[in-house]
Amino acid sequence: MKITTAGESHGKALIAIIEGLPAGLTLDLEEINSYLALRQSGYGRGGRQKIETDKAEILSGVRNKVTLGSPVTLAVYNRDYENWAECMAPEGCDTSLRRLTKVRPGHADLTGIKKFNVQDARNILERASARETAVRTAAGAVCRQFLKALGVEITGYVRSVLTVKDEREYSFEEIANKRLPELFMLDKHKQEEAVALIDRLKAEGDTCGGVAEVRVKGLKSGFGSCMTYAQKLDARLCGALMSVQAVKGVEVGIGFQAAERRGSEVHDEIFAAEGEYIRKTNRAGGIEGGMSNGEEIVLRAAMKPIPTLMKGLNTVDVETGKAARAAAERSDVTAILALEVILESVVASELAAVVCERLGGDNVSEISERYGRLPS
Ligand code: EPS
Repeated sequence: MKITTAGESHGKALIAIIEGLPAGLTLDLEEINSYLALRQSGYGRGGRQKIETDKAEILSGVRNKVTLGSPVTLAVYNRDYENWAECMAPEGCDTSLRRLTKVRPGHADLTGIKKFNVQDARNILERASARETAVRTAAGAVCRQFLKALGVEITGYVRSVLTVKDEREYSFEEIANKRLPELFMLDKHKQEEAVALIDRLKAEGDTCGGVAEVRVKGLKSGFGSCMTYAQKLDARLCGALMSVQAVKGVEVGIGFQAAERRGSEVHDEIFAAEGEYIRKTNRAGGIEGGMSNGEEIVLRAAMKPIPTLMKGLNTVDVETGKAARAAAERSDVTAILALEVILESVVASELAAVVCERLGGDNVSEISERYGRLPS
């Protein structure tokens, strides 16, 4: 399975093409749209979210709600396009409008104009923008429905917003049922602190990131492989997390803490219980030797602060070569809740690909039958 996305942030639409999705999967468009709405929610988002009400349209690969086995094309239209057609229309427009030359530190602007040999960073940022994650979320929601047909479920929450950290451990069910709508944190008091912090940052024209955790429940053992590095499940999932805009660090299980503990405090001991092998801990985050081991998959990603700051940062205007403040018309203070939803989506997409690679199959019933025969 392969997913490609296309589309500019202020262009007509965002598109995803999912190749290799098996036939016979019934898709629930309302559920796909519910993830798009979730991605747009969250405290700290800016003016753009008031303009957009993201909805996915299925353009191909589905007949009467059921996948055909042909490429599935999803579109999310940008409502803001009508305000940008004058400088974005592919058919012809005035590119002297809305130029961006005061390149933003931390964004793709400066490196992009050099690499693609353009003077206007608009050509770069339109694609580098995290707006692209709207359609990746839609594609992820499709893959999530495929995984759900096999009994694999995904959830997650926000562990920290800037310096406000929740280091408690939670069960999959607590996360899925008790995360709070404003920021997807689980501790009400921590979340209140985070909300107050976001308000302060907004008043100061600043931005922040945080850490989100994703959990996968119900994945049987043996997905990914220890035999070739490219097939390692942790490498693939971490690659998927790192591909999300603004992610600067990823962890599996206890992650970086594993380097600070001795072996006896890291490895999950194995016990025999009624013919089953069990572990009482899951510090490995469900992956050993690059393969799922049947425990919950635990992944975390750290998001840097959004690089468009209302107060600006020191930079250079590439048109004049003179010092300038990086420009901003509007910005999100944080998009940490959105990040959490997006991480779940990219994990769903990557896992769906891994499952199809191992189990092959052109249709869902064949794959389900093969999945059912695997050891747990
Ligand atoms: C983004 C800048 C903002 C964000 C956008 C990502 O958009 P605009 O430049 O239109 O104000 O709101 O994210 C989304 C639109 C979205 O749907 O997530 C950026 O530069 O990455």
